[in-house]
Amino acid sequence: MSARTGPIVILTGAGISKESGLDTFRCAGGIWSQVRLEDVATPEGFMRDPDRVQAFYNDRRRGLLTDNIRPNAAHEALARLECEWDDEVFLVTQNIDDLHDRAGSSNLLHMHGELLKVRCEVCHGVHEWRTDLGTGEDTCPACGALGRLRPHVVWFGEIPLGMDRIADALERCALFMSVGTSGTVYPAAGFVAEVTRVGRAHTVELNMEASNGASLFREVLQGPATELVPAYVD
Ligand code: BV8
Repeated sequence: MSARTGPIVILTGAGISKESGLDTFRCAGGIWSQVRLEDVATPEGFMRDPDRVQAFYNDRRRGLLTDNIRPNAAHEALARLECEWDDEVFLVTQNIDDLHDRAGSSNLLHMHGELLKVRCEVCHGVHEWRTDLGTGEDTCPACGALGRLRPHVVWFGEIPLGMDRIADALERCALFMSVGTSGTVYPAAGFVAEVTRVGRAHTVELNMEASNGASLFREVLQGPATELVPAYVD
C-alpha cells in the first residue's frame, strides 16, 4: 500500500463474501428480496414466530458450513495486512459469517454478531452453535434454561456490538477503508462521516458499485473485492 503509516480501520459488508458464494442482502436476488427483514431480523419477528427465525438462521448456517464456502482473496489480503502493517489494523465487519476468522484476521469485531453462535436470553451467555441448539427444546449449556437460546445476531432496532471500541478507533485512525457494503445500515453507514468529521484520515471505498455513502469518501474504487482489495493492500 502506498507509503502510509498509522492505525487502519476497515469496515466490511456482505459484498466481500459474495465471491465466496454467500448472498448479499440488497443486490438483485439478495436475502431481503427472498424474505422480509421485519419477519426474521427483528426482535418483534422473533417474538411472533421464533421457529421461523431459528429456521432462517439454521438455513444460513448450513449454507455457510458447506465445503465450497471458504475465504476468498479479499479476506486473505486483509488478514495479511493485519500481520504486515506496522501499526494497528482493526477489522469491523457487519457480516455474521466466519470467513474473516477463517482467513486469519484476529483484531476483528463482528458488530452485527455471529451466525455460528447462540446467546441465552436468561444468562446472556454466548455459545458455539450446535445442530441441537436453537431448536426451542435446547437448554443453555451455562444456566440450563430451556428453550431460551437465540441467534447471537444483532437485529434491527438492537444496539450493535463494540460501539465504544469502534468510536475510539474511528477517532484515531489514519486510514478508513470500506469494502463490500451498500452503506444502507446505520450506524455502520455513518462511520465514514465520523472519520471525515475528525478530519485526519484518508478514506477509501472498495465496492462493486458506488454505495449510498460514496460521495463522502476521498477515494472510490469500483470492482470485485477479490481484485481491488489485494491490489490496494499488497
Ligand atoms: C441501531 C444481522 C440503535 C442480521 C443486520 C440512523 C442511526 C442509527 C440507526 C438507524 C438510523 N437510521 C435507521 C436506523 C435503524 C436501522 C437501520 O439502519 N435501518 C436501515 C435499513 C435504514 N439500524 C439498526 O437498527 C441498527 N441498530 O440503530 O440501534 C443504536 C445505534 C447505535 C448506538 C446506539 C443505539 C442495527 C442494524 C443491524 C441489523 N442487522 N445484520 C442478519 O445478518 O441476518 S444488518 C444487514 O445489513 C446485514 O446483516 C448487513 O450486515 C447489513 C449491511 O448490508 P451490507 O453488508 O452493506 O450488504 P448489502 O447487500 O446491502 O450490500 C452489499 C454491497 O456489496 C453492495 O453495495 C454491492 O454492490 C457490493 N458487492 C456485491 N458483490 C461484490 C460487492 N462488492 C465488492 N465485490 C463484490 N464481489
